[in-house]
Amino acid sequence: MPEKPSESNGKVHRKVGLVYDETMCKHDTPDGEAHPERPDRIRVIWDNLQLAGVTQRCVVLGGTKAEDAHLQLVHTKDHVNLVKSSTNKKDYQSDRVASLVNSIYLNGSTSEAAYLAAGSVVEVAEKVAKGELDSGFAIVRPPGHHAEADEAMGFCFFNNVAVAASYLLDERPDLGVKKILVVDWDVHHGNGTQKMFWEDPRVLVFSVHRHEDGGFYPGGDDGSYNMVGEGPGEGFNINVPWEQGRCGDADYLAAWDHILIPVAKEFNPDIILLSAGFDAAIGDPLGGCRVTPYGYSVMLKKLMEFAQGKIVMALEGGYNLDSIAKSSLACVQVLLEDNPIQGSSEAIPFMSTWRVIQAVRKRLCAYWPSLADELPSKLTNQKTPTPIVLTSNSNSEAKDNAHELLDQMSKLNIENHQGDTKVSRSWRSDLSKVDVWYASFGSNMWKPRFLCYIQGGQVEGMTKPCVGSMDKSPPKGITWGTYPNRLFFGRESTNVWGKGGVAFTNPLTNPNDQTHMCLYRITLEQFNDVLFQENGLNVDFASPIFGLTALQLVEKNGSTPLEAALAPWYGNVVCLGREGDVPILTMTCTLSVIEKFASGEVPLSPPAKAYANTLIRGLVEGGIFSEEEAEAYIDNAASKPLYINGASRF
Ligand code: X5A
Ligand code: ZN
Repeated sequence: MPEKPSESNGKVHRKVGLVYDETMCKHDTPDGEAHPERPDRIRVIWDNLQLAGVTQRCVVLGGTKAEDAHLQLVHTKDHVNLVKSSTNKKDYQSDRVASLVNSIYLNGSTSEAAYLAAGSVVEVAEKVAKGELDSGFAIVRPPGHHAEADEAMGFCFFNNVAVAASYLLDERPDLGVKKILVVDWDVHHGNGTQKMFWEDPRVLVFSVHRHEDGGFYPGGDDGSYNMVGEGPGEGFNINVPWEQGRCGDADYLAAWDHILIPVAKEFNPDIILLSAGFDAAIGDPLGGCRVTPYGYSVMLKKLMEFAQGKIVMALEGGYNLDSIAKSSLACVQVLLEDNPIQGSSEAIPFMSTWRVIQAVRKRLCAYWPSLADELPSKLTNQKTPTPIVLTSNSNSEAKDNAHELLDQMSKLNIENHQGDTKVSRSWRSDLSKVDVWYASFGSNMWKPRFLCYIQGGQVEGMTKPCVGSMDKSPPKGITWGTYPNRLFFGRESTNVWGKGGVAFTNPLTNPNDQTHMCLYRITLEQFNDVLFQENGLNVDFASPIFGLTALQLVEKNGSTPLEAALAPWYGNVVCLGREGDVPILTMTCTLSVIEKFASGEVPLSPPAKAYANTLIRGLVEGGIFSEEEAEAYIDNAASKPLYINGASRF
């Protein structure tokens, strides 16, 4: 019988196991050369979990060594003996030919670490299957999913997850585990796991990976979507092979929503083993993809709906220390059913993603009927928005961006991402019941221009039309206000106005500053559609960028960075106060971008004529200023330097 969830602070928590054993850090390159699969990988994950205070809320286990008999459920005796006796690369090489030395290094501790990695995953899997733990995370190295029956490769020696799966099925019938779902979200194809369960219908192996038609490691055809298993295992192997790098949350979640989740419903696993590599993470030096901690947390959360949440995570790859630490924490928080992480999916999938998803569904629908339906063309025809990039293309800046992004992402919370259009209608109906004042200080001060965001269309000066909101009803009220924030202009160009700076306001207030703003009373649904359009995104989103939780946060904190990957530009919603019961919200850049403007790292830039004229028109037609006054106001804002000293922080 599973134990009751433990309780602390009156809150019911799930029992989550964590394995960490410093001994696994001893596996290292023989001569100390740098290698991405390095000891610090598991250290930083562990340290970050401790720092966040989650380890004391988990059941912490030391490593356990695997038994030879269990390793031999999936590996040959020769392979087990070879790893066992290997003490250095030479031994290893002299025993086996060069083909074995396939992205592998060894030292005197490799064998011990490999035994611990496999044994620890077995240990957690057993405890979860028994119900002693609800779920667990084995923070192990060396990784496992490339290791084949008779071959170490891709930094892997024993296939940790495969050993655990076979152990449950073959050695522990008493635990009642009959069907196992293996989910492999490491950026590389789980070739070893695929081969080990190729003909086994008890183990459904799902791997999503960068493939590039066999050009990406481990390469060849193995990772193709045509590899569906054979014999009784036919249909029980699913590959989602990305055609390119750069895939992010939107692409992975699309694979979840349209392949993995429907199949998991049909398969109905007794337990899930997760080959949790974090090398598809943003910033990873090997993966080249861009999954955020938020993305990982949503993927995991969606898996929690199956097998009563019995999930065993085993670390595979992941080579950016910062990314793997943050992603791991986000996942453990999901396992703990902690404070919901907030966020929303920022982008839409690549066209190639839909191509791959459709190919996979077609190839596998004979085995999984829920994959047979046509995907709505509404989804697959979405155009990927032009990426919003900071002015400089230098690498260091790109890295900074990723950094900032990670920081913001890890603060966000889950709730908002919903998978399909059915739910998408429901966020719209919820948010259509809430009113906000949208305070504009830029071109939206001119009413006809703002109405383009609501009703669609294009007015003088704009280089292209807007689609408008899904709810085209006009604002319920219009008023003006003056706020102690600094108006300034920056950024080199925009896709609506062309070259020249656009308006921002400093979220930090200063009594000497004044920004005049036109307030439109609209629904929160419409506010989201304004945000989508302001940031160059498609309005047909499955989830809001700024939902009810975000509204609460912004009212409490004064400002809140939005889901970051979205936009460094208008990625910050600021609450300026209330008008009656209704919060006044504006959108501007985040504080870190403000700091860059203030330091000169990102240049200020005066507005182009057409854009400035639109603002002036707004101010004049709104009755705020005469034409001359309005011009002077804009000129002043465009020419003064930006200081942040003496400002008060929201
Ligand atoms: C576990 C893992 C990657 C191997 C890459 C070899 N292996 N170039 O991420
Ligand atoms: Zn990998």
